[in-house]
Amino acid sequence: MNMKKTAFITGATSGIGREIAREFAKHNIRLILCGRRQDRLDELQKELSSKTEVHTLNFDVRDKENVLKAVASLPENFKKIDILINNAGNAHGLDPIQTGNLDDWDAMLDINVKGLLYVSKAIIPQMVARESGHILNIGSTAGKEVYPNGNVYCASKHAVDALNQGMRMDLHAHGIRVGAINPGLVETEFSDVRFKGDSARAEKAYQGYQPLTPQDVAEIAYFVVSRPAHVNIADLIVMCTAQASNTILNKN
Ligand code: NDP
Ligand code: 8X3
Repeated sequence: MNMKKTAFITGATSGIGREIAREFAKHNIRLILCGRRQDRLDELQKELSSKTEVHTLNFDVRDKENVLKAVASLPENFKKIDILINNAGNAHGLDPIQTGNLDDWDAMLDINVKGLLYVSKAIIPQMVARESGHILNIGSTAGKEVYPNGNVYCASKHAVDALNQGMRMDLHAHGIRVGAINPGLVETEFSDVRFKGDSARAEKAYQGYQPLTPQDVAEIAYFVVSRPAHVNIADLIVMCTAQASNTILNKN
């Protein structure tokens, strides 16, 4: 019997998702890498193909038809998904609620919340049918504690926290593990996206202290998914040592 597991990773073109892909490849987990930037997907596929089988899927998590189509299009040897990493997401803007941008609000709720739901909806039925599977949601400390100007991003991550709990309640009876990793500040392209390419502002977000690296989070993700089937790490917060709460470090 083939015991090799297959992981479906959203947001694998950058940051935390890309490092989870690299970490899983080291451990011979078959990979389905998702994102919108095909060149990045191709590069990562090339990099990891000597370690494991890799398939790429290019879709926007906001497009529910395409999410379903992409999952349905998987070749036979990638169809059985053991591990779903719900990671795709970003912050857009850091403005007080009174001057917040409606397009930013839509982006955060559509990607971080509805996108996560669409991908989960496409994959959960096969896990229920098999009575096994593992869903790991990448939440945030922003889903545990709100910070000034974080309003809608924090709301989207609080929604991920609620969905993590709700999914676990509904799915544990089907032998499916559901858990979350909630990181604090991790140096990725996150702040470039949040500040819309203002790289000076983005860099400032990680200056004067040592933030987490995506690799730190990826190692924890592998630890979580490599526990025996009766062990479910339900909810985990990880911060860099310099950070003790969401309000301490200035986010510019
Ligand atoms: P990055 O910006 O480095 O990566 C974000 C990933 O999400 C990219 O691969 C991007 O791929 C993908 N993505 C964004 N929008 C979409 C979309 N509409 N459809 C499909 N994929 C999309 O950020 P991080 O690695 O930091 O973020 C990953 C997760 O970690 C997010 O959920 C974030 O909220 C969370 N997080 C980050 C923290 C941090 O400090 N960095 C801390 C706590 C949580 P592409 O653009 O190719 O589509
Ligand atoms: C990303 C970390 O603190 O910038 O979720 O919101 S934070």
